[in-house]
Amino acid sequence: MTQTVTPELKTWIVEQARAGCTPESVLQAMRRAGWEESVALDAMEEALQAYLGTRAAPAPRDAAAVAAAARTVARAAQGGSPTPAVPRPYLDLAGAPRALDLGDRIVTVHVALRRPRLAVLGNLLSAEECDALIQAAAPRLKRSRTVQTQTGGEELNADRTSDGMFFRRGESPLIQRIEARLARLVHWPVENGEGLQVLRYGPGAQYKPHYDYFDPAAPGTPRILERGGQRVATLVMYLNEPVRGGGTVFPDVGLEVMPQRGHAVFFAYDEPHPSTHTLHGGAPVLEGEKWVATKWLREREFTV
Ligand code: PD2
Ligand code: ZN
Repeated sequence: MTQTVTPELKTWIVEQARAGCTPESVLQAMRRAGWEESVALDAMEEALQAYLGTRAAPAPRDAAAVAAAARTVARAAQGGSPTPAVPRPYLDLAGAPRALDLGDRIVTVHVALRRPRLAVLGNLLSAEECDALIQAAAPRLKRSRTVQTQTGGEELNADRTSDGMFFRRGESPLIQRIEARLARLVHWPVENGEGLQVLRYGPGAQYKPHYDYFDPAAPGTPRILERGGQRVATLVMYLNEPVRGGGTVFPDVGLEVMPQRGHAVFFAYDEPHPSTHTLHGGAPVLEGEKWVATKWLREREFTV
């Protein structure tokens, strides 16, 4: 069946963006309403590119705008029961800024992508903060574990050969300062973040491509979601520079972000679905070692 993209549909898409819905949440609503993903994506690309120009993310939203958008989604849906568009972490890239002033630090914007919704940032952490995180984490490192999706427990995983540890949220003034900065950056409450994770990769260590969200179909996922819902975005911060290798790769779009101390890559996945193109991995470190700090953001308050 051929699906026709009418001018009315394009107008509706633009209205959603103007109301502050992210492209991913609009896509989700369209898919639920019966639009084929490729048709929906083409329509969105065309409508939003014409309207947004170079803007990499829609403008901030408030609760009223989101409610209005949800009502419009409901009206526009062709019979199905749409999911309301909901707020998500985002970077304020409206107007294509080169830098974001976070109050205590000016973060530079190096790359912004729409799909995956991703940005490469510089100057997020100072050299001193990177060193202090490494110093504090080093004595607490253990071979990394990943969440066992069958049961919701944890397991050693051959796909992830790094050593890691978690700081508790707010556990020291350094952690508090960094967490508050990240919350301002992505417009998302500190309480919705998991504790900061630090990973150390030695030569040969890697993290094979994966999604950071929890597989909705896995039997252990409901238990994991009890503590704050799905993961919705990730910030990987680079604490040092390996000599060679160790980039963060996004195979769907052929992107590799090379670790630079104090830089970060932010990516968001508004629904737990491969259409977000957020498949990513840590390429093997070829020489030297690599240290990163990861902040995962949940839908709701993450309870420890
Ligand atoms: O260290 C990385 O580059 C990396 C790659 C993929 C980190 C993560 N995932 C993560 O912490 O989720
Ligand atoms: Zn990851």
